Amino acid sequence: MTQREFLVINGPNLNLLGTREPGIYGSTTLADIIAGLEARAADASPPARIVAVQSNHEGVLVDAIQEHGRRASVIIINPGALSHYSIALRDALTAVGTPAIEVHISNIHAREEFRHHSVISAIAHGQVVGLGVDGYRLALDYCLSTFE
Ligand code: CA2
Repeated sequence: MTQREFLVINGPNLNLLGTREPGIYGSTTLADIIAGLEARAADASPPARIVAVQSNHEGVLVDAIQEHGRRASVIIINPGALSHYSIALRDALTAVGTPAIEVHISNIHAREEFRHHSVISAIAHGQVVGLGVDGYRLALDYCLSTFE
């Protein structure tokens, strides 16, 4: 039997995690977050393989969703600022049809008004919002117990 695969997508500027604005985004780097998810997924029963993609470019993320999304059991996605306006990202997620869990490190509802609306939310299976970088692990634990 082939191992289940989870696609983890991070959008623009999330490569800066742990280097700036620790008051909002914490002091953990994206590399640390991904390494933590990989270790947890590998230890799970049954295990899962993490395919992680970060890009500052909308089209690269659309390509990654098209390339890996259909094979994945679930997509854990923090679209970054693209959450608020990228119909292309939303259409890519809809097209592959794989359930998506939307993660936001900060509480977007408690920030500027332009962050309150996500165009991804309505097509997401669920969301984790405002729980810091722990949101990625919480999303993963849900996925490990929910998606084959
Ligand atoms: O809270 C989140 O996870 C966001 O998706 C983060 C995006 C923001 O545009 C969304 O409204 C909410 C921004 C990511 C920027 O990440 C940085 C990390 C460290 C330093 C600077 C930016």
